[in-house]
Amino acid sequence: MSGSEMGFRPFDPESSFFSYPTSLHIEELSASIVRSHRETTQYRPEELQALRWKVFSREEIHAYQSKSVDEMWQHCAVRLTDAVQYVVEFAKRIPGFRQLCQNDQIALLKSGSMEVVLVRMSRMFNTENNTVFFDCKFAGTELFKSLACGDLIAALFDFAHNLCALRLTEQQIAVFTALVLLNADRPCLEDRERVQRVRRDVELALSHILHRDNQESLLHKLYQRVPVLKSLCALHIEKLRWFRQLYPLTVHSLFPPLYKELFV
Ligand code: MHQ
Repeated sequence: MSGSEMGFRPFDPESSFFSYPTSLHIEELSASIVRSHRETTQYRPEELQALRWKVFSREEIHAYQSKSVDEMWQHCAVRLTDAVQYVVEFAKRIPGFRQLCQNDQIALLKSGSMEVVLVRMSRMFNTENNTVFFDCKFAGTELFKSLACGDLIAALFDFAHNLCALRLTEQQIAVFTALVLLNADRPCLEDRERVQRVRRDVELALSHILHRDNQESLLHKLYQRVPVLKSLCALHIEKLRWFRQLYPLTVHSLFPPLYKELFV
């Protein structure tokens, strides 16, 4: 079965690469992914821009720092799960994704949704003061002190800072995050070839928009971030194991079910 049921022609390099239908298809695919991204982000860029001056006061930061480790973990787990839910919605709107078997959709989301959350976090980042939009205001690393995983937080901020410095457009972020999800090397996939076929078209879409934007050099820089994403997710899982050993009941009874399903 192919994805043509929904106007999704698999790309065939042997046929007509530069022919009108194929480039139209890639054009449409890019537009569709960009629309899906726009419809599934918690904040629009202009909203974030307008909120840039909103930073936490010393008192507010102190209140977060005074939370207990388990309280702050639970709080962040809820925030993270909210963000993941938007990513799930994004995935479902990527042309071709819903045509994958349910097992493979879940496998891709299990291993990729956190990576997409972290790429999306760079949209919420202000490089001028190294803060991220969290709980409706901009927060520096010190706000997360009570999580007791400073190395993870520093690495996450570092990643967001570096990605933010590339000054990606919303279109570029949209197609890059689709590509992060459609990774045919993920564990537990039943039909890797089919994931690979969907991915190939999204790769063409990314090349297409970078060419159109005259920013082809970004392609290499974006691919360079992929292993970093992977290591950040591994570090998150490592910290979670540590936390779960200390507070098994918090994880068991207070963490969101989706968070547990994805990470525990
Ligand atoms: C928001 C933007 C945003 C900002 C900060 C999982 C856990 C309990 C602990 C992000 C490890 C810490 C958080 C910073 C970690 C995973 C925390 C620290 C969406 C949510 C998001 C991306 C937060 C998600 C959770 C993060 C990454 O709009």
